[in-house]
Amino acid sequence: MSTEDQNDDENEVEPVKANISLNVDKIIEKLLSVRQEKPGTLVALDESDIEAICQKSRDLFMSQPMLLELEPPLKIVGDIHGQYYDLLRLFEYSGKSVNANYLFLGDYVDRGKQSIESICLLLAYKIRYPENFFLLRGNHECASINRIYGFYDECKRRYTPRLWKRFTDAFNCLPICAIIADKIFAMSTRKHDQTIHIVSLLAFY
Ligand SMILES: [Mn+2]
Repeated sequence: MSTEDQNDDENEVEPVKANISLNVDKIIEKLLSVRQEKPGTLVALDESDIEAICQKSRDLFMSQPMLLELEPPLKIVGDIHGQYYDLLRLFEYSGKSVNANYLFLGDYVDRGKQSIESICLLLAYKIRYPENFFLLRGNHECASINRIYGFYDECKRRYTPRLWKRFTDAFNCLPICAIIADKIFAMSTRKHDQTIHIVSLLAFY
């Protein structure tokens, strides 16, 4: 770890600004505006807008249950891992969130090159469609993991380590698992250092 890293003061807790205003439609529009661009093209969101997304989505996760009870029809999606252009394609192929209900199983950040765009679009959709769009916590939505596997470095390189902390605040409030139609159990877990997603029929069915 470099001296610079040590100076980031990761353990410092800063008060989150209250009542940050947020135009979520404008942010979604900006995030989607690169759809026709060359994959890898970055979206330059304002840091204040990203902070507002983090705070608003955190409040939303806190207001909804830790165990989600969902009803079909529902599109279930696995790891995105910062592959933003794959995420954009997924929405293009399977219908925008206005028309479809989604459940994402976690692992939005790390490994890929555009974790920030990926998680911002997902959180923005959560804010825009709180009852139709659901995000579970994957093992990469955890500071001790995404500090190492790329997300922290991306936040630090493109914005600030402080922003990474704001994401951590939101990730800490994500729900853990979902039950769909009282029959299907969905969650993300780890086995032998690999993330596995469990989507299975409940034992008593
Ligand atoms: Mn994964």
